[in-house]
Amino acid sequence: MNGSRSILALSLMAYGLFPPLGAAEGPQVIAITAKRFEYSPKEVRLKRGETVTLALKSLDVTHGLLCRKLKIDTDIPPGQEVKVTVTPLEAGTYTAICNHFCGGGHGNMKMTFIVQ
Ligand SMILES: [Cu+2]
Repeated sequence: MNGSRSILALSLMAYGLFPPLGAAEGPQVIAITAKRFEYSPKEVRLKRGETVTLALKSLDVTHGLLCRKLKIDTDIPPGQEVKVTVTPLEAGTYTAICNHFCGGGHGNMKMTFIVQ
């Protein structure tokens, strides 16, 4: 009797410490910063079918982030956080580019999403 109570107490403690997957509030947030002429991180790994929120910030001028296959198309003005929700449905490697002219290196400003 006493033993099973302890197990119950332990289970409740474990539940509090390690809530089951899926009990988290909302999608995982991945922070990405943009500055002339790169994104950080340059590469982000996503899981197929799993919704994430990208929290985008620019450290200098207005940049963009465009990846048609992942349905991402947004401007990133400096001084504000832009949130984009993504649910990748197909595995693959996707390149996202800056689609807001931001200066001389604009054409090479890109990052990669790897969906597994
Ligand atoms: Cu640009």
